[in-house]
Amino acid sequence: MADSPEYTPPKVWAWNKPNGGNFASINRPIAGSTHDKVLPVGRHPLQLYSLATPNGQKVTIMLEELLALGHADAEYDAWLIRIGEGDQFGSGFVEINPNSKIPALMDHSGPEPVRVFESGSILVYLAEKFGALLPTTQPARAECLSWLFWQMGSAPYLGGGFGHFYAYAPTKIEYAIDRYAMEVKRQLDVLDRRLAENEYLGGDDYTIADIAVFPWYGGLAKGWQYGAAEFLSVQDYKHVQRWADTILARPAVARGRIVNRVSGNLSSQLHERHDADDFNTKTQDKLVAEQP
Ligand SMILES: N[C@@H](CCC(=O)N[C@@H](CS)C(=O)NCC(=O)O)C(=O)O
Repeated sequence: MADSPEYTPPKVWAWNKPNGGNFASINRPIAGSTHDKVLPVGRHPLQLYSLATPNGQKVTIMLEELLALGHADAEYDAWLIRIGEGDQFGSGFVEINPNSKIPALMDHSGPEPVRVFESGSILVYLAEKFGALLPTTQPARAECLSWLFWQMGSAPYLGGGFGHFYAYAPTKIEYAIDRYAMEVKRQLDVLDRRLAENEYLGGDDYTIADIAVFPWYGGLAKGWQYGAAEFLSVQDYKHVQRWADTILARPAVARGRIVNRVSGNLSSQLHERHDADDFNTKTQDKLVAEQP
């Protein structure tokens, strides 16, 4: 194994220097807001504050799926939170999510506004509110929730572990990359074995478990994450590939993936979404073409 720079941890850790990593400018060892910022509120009861990372996409895909199912009350405003610029530390955002991470949702439809943070919690909240995409009887409900919570526990090994050390850390540390590549491949194999015997993660039906897992592991299988498709031999996970292709073909997924997206083709960036027609008129290619 290649040598790593020698480091002896001090007795007490102190925050005294930038760590050089890609996200050094937004990482802090303390919680709370850094500045006052009132969040905008649009005309729909559901107000989403987010960015099209895999965690953000879960919620926009869910909302688009609910609308596709005919739940007109799932209409929503999606406001852009630029985490690279520290929007998640604004006072209004921290009031909704004390953990300062996207996605965060406000539901203004009842007598008291309801705040919901953590993407898994938002998926369950919306599924229960609209009675959709989460089975109501056992054992299907338990199976769906088990895979949903599997995702919440597993993705930090993929993102914060593998992705961080493979793509973002200032130095390539063989021990860390090896450790997390092994775990991510094990996770892909868990999914592959499940999907070899079942159409979807919960069983026969598409549910919030698929919506949660797809942006992370479907994205990895399709080569969108960390430039690591070849390194992880993702093409070997045939059942994950079949499942990812099936989900990718859903029109609501195609719409949900581009909401609050600020990178990639201009036609696949809808920075904010306030109306269903915005997909036809407000993607960045259209907005740029309109400029004098
Ligand atoms: N467990 C959380 C994770 C959310 C999360 O990590 N969000 C990231 C973007 S994918 C974020 O907002 N990062 C900003 C920061 O760490 O300051 C969830 O699923 O909602």
